[in-house]
Amino acid sequence: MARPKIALIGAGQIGGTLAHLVALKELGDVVLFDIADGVPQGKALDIAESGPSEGFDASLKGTTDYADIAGADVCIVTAGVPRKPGMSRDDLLGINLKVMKSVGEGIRDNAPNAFVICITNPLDAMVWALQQYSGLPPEKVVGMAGVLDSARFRHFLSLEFDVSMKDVTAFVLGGHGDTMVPLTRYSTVGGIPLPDLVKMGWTSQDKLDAIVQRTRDGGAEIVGLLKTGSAYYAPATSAIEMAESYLKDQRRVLPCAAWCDGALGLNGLYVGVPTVIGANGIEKVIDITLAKDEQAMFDKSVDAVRGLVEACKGIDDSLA
Ligand code: A3D
Repeated sequence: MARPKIALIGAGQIGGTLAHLVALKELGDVVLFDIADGVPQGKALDIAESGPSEGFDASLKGTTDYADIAGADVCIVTAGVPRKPGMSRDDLLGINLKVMKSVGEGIRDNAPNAFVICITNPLDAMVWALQQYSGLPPEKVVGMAGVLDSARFRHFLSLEFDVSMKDVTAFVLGGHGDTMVPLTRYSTVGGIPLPDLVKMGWTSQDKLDAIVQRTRDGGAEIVGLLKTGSAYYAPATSAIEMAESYLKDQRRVLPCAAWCDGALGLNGLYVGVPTVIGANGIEKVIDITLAKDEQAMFDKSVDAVRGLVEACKGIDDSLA
């Protein structure tokens, strides 16, 4: 049986890391696409040359020609520009919307059966635009954000409680941005919800609030440190977790920006929600009931995403 074909659209920091991870994990053969001629070819060759030492079997090809992604099983999109210090994700909207148009059309024409994972920011609006431009079924086009946001939350919690990250679960909802909603009552250490841990005196509410805020600012913290771009190791790992669940029909329960039409009271919007990812793409959006304060935070986040989608329509009439 042929190995799965994984197309990485954008061969920058995240794209290169994705290619390395796909090869190391032997998830399939890689086609690395970028408009900057030489970069995808160079990275593909460099990673392929690590194969003998790592002992992986995967072919890697770099290209500037969309025809090379033909028949891809998975496309992971990072094409566009990242943030610099002082920029918000929303500042990227105009330039990255144009990129989503060319990428969406490239996928539509060459890999219409792929499961597409968008990472380009501002995430919730860009995944919406990518679905519109590609015309692929909404359950086959998703955005990566929640896996990363909850991984950051889990990491910070593991530091606070001084326990293994493996025993910490976290639940993050809403748009990928300052309005994201980390749900503490559904986040646990060893299965014990965080509010109970506060009652037990293992941490304080103030410390928990600070961790929630650090999670919301997690992307900016890295941008501030790197100064030349944004995070790429953890974002790449998060997208790989989603791709693997699709390719192996694992039916993982993962938070991601999914098309919500009916669930959580939404009608036709991409926003971060808990989902099940299997062989058909998004198999299920988990329609949870929120408490009043959570609903208020979620509504605020949804409003922010809606505002960005309207801004996209304002830039390109064909999206209206
Ligand atoms: P970077 O290293 O700049 O790579 C982007 C690549 O896209 C570059 O190699 C460009 O040449 C290429 N590119 C630009 N235009 C096109 C085009 N039209 N077609 C194909 N390729 C093109 O950025 P990065 O890899 O660090 O980040 C990529 C994106 O991910 C940015 O928009 C970031 O803001 C975003 N990002 C999202 C998250 C989330 O959690 C959602 C986290 C981190 C970064």
